[in-house]
Amino acid sequence: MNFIEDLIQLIKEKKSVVCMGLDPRMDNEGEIPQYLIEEIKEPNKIIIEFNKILIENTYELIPVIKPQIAFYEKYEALGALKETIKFAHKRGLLVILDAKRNDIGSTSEAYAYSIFENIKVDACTINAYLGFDGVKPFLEYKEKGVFALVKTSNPSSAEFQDLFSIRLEEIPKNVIEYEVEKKILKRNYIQLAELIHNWNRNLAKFSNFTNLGVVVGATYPRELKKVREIVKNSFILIPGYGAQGAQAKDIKNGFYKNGLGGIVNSSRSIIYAYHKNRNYSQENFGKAARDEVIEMNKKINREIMN
Ligand code: OMP
Repeated sequence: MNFIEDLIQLIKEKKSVVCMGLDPRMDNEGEIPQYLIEEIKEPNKIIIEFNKILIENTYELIPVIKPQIAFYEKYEALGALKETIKFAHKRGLLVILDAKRNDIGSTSEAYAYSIFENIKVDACTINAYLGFDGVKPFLEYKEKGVFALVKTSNPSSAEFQDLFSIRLEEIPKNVIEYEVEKKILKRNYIQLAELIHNWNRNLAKFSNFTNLGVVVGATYPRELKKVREIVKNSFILIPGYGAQGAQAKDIKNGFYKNGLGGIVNSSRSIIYAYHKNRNYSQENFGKAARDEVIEMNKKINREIMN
């Protein structure tokens, strides 16, 4: 396998760029249908059943899923995570583990081993803030995909990611404040996108894309456009559709004219679709998710195929 090659092939086969986020919620958060919680009782088993029904209902319509590890850790359900991954693979889906990992190089090596060798996913999300030595251990797994956060979807992402930074060789290392005059400044997320584009130069390309992608929130369409122009050889993972307020028109900027270049994640608005719509009973949550994916595919393809 090669992640990006397989992803592109599945996108073309299924005519879908939708990524279903599998973020199981319980405990009065009122999300996983109550009948499953009452019948099964044990969190690991509840989550496996919930995820399998969702996958069974959607696997023909999408190329990829993205479980966020925080929810599996919360319910001590790492067994359910592994079983979900195996089941998704049997159904021909790719799996991105949303883990947002990063650390110094030697610790990143352990993170990368755990994600790719033990948990056995096809790709993961990382935080590239520590710089290249923290990213490199993930890239050593040449066949696997890696998505580095660039501009996140949350309201506070501007606090640091939108600040301006400057690289001035003449500033001594121990200076922590410096008056800048007439220098060209770039926002931090732009600097990071440029760094990633440079890292990409040394990586193998398939249909012009490497296995190193980026993450940009659908909630920031203008920023998405700028990042698309910079990271020419990266796929963009675009979360924020649905529950966070972004719509199909907001993701258009993440794609090239041939409809490639991005995948759009939605978690809550797909997997808990039965909640929003009274036409579905809780037992029908799988069908509700399927219908939501069909709708999402239609709306997104209309935008990106123009
Ligand atoms: P929903 O808001 O329910 O669709 O979930 C969005 C998913 O995408 C969650 O698992 C988030 O952790 C993840 N996510 C973001 O929402 N924003 C980001 O900027 C990055 C991610 C991510 O890396 O996937």
